[in-house]
Amino acid sequence: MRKLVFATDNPNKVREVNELLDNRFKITSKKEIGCLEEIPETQPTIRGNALQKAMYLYDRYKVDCFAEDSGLEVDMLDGRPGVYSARYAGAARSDQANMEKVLKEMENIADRSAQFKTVIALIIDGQARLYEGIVRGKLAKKPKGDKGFGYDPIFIPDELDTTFACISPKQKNEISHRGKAVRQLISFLTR
Ligand code: ITT
Repeated sequence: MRKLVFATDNPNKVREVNELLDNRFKITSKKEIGCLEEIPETQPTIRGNALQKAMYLYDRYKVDCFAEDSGLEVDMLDGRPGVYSARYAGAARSDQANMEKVLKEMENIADRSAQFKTVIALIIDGQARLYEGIVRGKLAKKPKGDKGFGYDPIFIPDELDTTFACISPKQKNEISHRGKAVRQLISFLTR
């Protein structure tokens, strides 16, 4: 079985990705190969950050690996929080504060269209490949649901009339940005 290191510190991403991979690949955490430090994310785009995180591991540990960077892009906020999603309301990375900031900025704005984007950067034998998944939807007026993570309680995908935080992980993976990107990754790995 091919071994891949997932360059993330986010256990929610690991949970969602593992459910999609369904034991077809052995995923190792960055911790297990001795990478304990936080990987820098200093690029101006989601795509750039995904690649930066994967390259960081590959350059130092020479392992086949992948990373993903994700963000919520709100149309009327010119795509913000976007690449700044994790720290939108400050370095504390509070999901609650991040959601409140977005909702505050969107107060009195009628067009609530938004999307989630995930870019996966895969590096195998030193060669990088990128996979992108997008789900379109709109922002709720207030948070709803206690499943999922991050901005899930305020995002209503076009396929549903409730938020990502109100559905099961399996249902979310079927339509989500991450599900779409991971299925492209799987189709490459099983080609
Ligand atoms: P890494 O270690 O993989 O970098 P991270 O948590 O720093 O993990 P990102 O840099 O990709 O992840 O930041 C993404 C931000 O967007 C962060 O605030 C997440 O909570 C949020 N986010 C990512 N995927 C999401 C999803 O599926 N649903 C809701 N929010 C999500």
